[in-house]
Amino acid sequence: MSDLTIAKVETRLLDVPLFRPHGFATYTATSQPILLVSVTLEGGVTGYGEGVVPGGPWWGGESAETMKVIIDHHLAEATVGREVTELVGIVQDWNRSVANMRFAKAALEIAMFDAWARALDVPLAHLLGGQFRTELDCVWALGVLPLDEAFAEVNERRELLGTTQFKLKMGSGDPAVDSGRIADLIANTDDSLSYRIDVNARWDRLTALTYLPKLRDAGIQLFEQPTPAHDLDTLREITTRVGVPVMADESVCSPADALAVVTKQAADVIAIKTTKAGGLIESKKIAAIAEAAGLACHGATSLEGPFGTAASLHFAASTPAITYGTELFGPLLLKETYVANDIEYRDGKVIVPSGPGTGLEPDWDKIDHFTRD
Ligand code: MUC
Ligand code: MG
Repeated sequence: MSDLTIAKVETRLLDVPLFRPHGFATYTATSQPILLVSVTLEGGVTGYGEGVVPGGPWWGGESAETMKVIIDHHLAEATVGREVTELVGIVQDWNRSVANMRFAKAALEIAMFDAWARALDVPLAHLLGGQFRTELDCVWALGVLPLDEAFAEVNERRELLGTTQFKLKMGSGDPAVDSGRIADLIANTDDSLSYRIDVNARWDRLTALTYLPKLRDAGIQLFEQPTPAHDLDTLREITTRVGVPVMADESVCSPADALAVVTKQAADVIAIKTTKAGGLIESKKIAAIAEAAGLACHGATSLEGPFGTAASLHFAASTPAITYGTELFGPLLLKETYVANDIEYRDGKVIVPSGPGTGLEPDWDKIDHFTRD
């Protein structure tokens, strides 16, 4: 077998335009900054990871730029020269020298996993316990949009991709106006479609308890993180009072967070983003805690590009606890891709690319084109 010693860690910042602006609660993105991380082994194999947050640092404090600093100046030196087979020990050493910074750690951890799987010539899922499924349901997220544009996008995605599950971003405008907009959308599209909302933690308790029952009556089938991340008492109150399943996203960024949600019985579903969790190993721990408590898990996204999305797909494909589908549609938001073989989406599902590693190959011309000066 080729030499599995890590020879180098490289990072480059990409700015990849979106095919349309994506409106979040506090920020509208027109392009996605992505830190492309490459880990090259002495034997010559390279693996790829992506440092990504949805649009910018508003979500969790990190940005593609902070990840570059943390990886280049801190994590890389604890990584280079070691065998990739020591992966869990390497990650433990990162945690001794760098607190938090989970998105940065995820990008480098995934690049190491990918390099290791490619060196073994196996799909990434094989290093994560084995492949349990080959495709998963995939939700499409609409940014904050005027009603006519939302209608058009729902119809277009349904026709192009067979999408029947839609996530609507909320939390940016007046909750009364915003809830009315969403009720109109649901009332004017047919019953075969299902809708959920993501408030990105922006509502206080009273706003949530005022508007969530109205959104329930309008037909919303899942509430994602309506209230602040730390406030598990209110999340539990919503979970027990409103009668619509609640998904914890911002509230769960670590296994300890998952345990807190379980202990408080604060949610029905946990959104697992491999990025916010700090990588694939921590994501597996969150899934195990949720599974043991009987909670569902959702394969969530930070709007990763193709490499990050494919890694999250291999995680979901190797984790039976992901029982609540995925929203791993990030590459479709990009105007153009930067891999030679993109991820396939059809019939409302996303297909797990086959390996080695994530199964995707870089298109270096495109990567050069998107690289920030
Ligand atoms: C989030 O909070 O879930 C995922 C899709 C989207 O539109 O926003 C993200 C982040
Ligand atoms: Mg969310």
